[in-house]
Amino acid sequence: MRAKDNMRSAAEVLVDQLHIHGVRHVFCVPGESYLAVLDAFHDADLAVTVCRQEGGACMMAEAVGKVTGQPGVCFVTRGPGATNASPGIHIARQDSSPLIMFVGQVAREMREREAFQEVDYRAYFGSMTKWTTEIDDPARIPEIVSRAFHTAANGRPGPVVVGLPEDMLVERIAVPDAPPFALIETSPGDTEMAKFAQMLAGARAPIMLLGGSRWSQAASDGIARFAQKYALPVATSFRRSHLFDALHPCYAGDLGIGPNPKLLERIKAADLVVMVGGRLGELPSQSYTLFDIPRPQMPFVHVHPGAEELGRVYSPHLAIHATPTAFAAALDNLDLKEARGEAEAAHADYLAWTEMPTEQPGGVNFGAVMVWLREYLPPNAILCNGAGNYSTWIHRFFRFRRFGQQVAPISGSMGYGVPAAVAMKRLHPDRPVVCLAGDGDFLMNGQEFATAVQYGAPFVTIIADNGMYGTIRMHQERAYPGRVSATDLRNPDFPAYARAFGGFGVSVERTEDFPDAFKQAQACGKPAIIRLAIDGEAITPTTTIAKIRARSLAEKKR
Ligand SMILES: Cc1ncc(C[n+]2csc(CCOP(=O)(O)OP(=O)(O)O)c2C)c(N)n1
Ligand SMILES: [Mg+2]
Repeated sequence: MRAKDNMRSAAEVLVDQLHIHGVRHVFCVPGESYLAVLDAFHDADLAVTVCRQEGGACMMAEAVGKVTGQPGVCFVTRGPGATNASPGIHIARQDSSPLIMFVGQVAREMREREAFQEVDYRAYFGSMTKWTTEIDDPARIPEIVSRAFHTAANGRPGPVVVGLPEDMLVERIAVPDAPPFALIETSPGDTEMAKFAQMLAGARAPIMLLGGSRWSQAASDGIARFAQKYALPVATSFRRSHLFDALHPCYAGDLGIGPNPKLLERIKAADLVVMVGGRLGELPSQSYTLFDIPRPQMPFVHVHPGAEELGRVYSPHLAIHATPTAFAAALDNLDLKEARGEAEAAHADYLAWTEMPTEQPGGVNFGAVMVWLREYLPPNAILCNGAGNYSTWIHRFFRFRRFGQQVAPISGSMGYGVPAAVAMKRLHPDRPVVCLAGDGDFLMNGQEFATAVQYGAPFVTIIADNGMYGTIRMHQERAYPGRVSATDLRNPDFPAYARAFGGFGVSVERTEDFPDAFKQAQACGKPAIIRLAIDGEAITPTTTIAKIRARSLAEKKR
């Protein structure tokens, strides 16, 4: 409570700063190490989502950062709370998402004795965050929190961790608030844009790749206008499909795991590659085989908001230090006399690759489910998922239309879909949210289904249940054919799990029963689980376990 002399507790000052910087949602698991903050939440104009595990809370905050570009915020307790949260920190790092995690800490006078649940956060999180710090002096809260927001959100966004010694939080102080932080757009220079125009004008088979963060719908629209003007094919990198409308005539497809071979051929044959926003990490670069390192074999333009990413792996022929949003705006001012790419052919390749589900063994064809969903769901629907082979069908068959529609971990972290879906439903109660998960994947953060029930966040979770850690089985069969080890799963009754939490649950054994089940799940108004019985043989849209095993055995005999 505010005293008349304008004194506030440090915790109140902290929560006031969050509000000033535009935070409307915080995600947390409570702890006695930051009771004063929990108390400050009591009267604050913030939506607080209390979670069941810190990994879930941190992923929720990361998902908010990912889709809004403003730092998502979570609070966790010291020691075990902090270590539980670390997957979310790693995702924010690899996915370039702005995130601030506040962590309780032991009292200042006890530090370095390995007091109860003490962790040295700078050492523990240091290699994953953009900045890890601890607030010792409550008078510096406005300064340090302001820096945390600027650091997390600007340049290449990422995670910031701020430790809060518990005795510090209860001090009372009179201190002025900071002004709201600013998102800093870095615009490309005229010289760089002129060089870019020259390179593009001379190209006969250029292609643009989109990835990374610092995007917006306006940026996607700007790229789309430019691409259309010059028939420039545009592909999106791993789990960034939502950066470009899949039905735009210039869309060339998804460059991630198991991409369209024709897209790979097109990129290899390109005489200009323009990467906007992304890092061209291991997955889009096809394990660093697509482009020569350090100098790509074809003229290569790299546009990135983080100066330190330019030249980090690839030495570009032209480096443009700019946010995707500012770069897209600058494209509107370019007027090329002559430039014409092969967008029409590229888009035709994309449509052909994704049009029809492939044949699959078993009663439920996950490809057909994705095709049905892409026709049925409106363009404002949000799809969340984690990691597993089931996601291959999403990448191949779903057609993302709008920015922010795909919320999935570039880092390949399992257990992301449920927390991300909770966060999306908290942010956008009116938009349909669908979580897609594997059976292994779901149970890594399935406990947050309880959070969905608690907050009345009715999204539909679709579990592709193949009774195994399918991705690892696939790799196992390739490397050690026939030697199944530690990849089988005996699963719970997922629909009963949903009902036990107060949700809706149904199991689908045949593709043709899916539409009705989905409509029922949506209509019930509760968080829902649809469990799909997926045949273990259906390991990718194009092959089976038996085929992989047979091929590996044959190769080993040779
Ligand atoms: C947190 C985490 N642990 C382990 C892995 C390694 N891994 C990647 S995919 C996978 C199996 C996923 O199984 P499931 O969710 O059932 O999907 P499926 O591949 O069977 O479709 C595992 C264990 C990971 N990516 N993330
Ligand atoms: Mg599985």
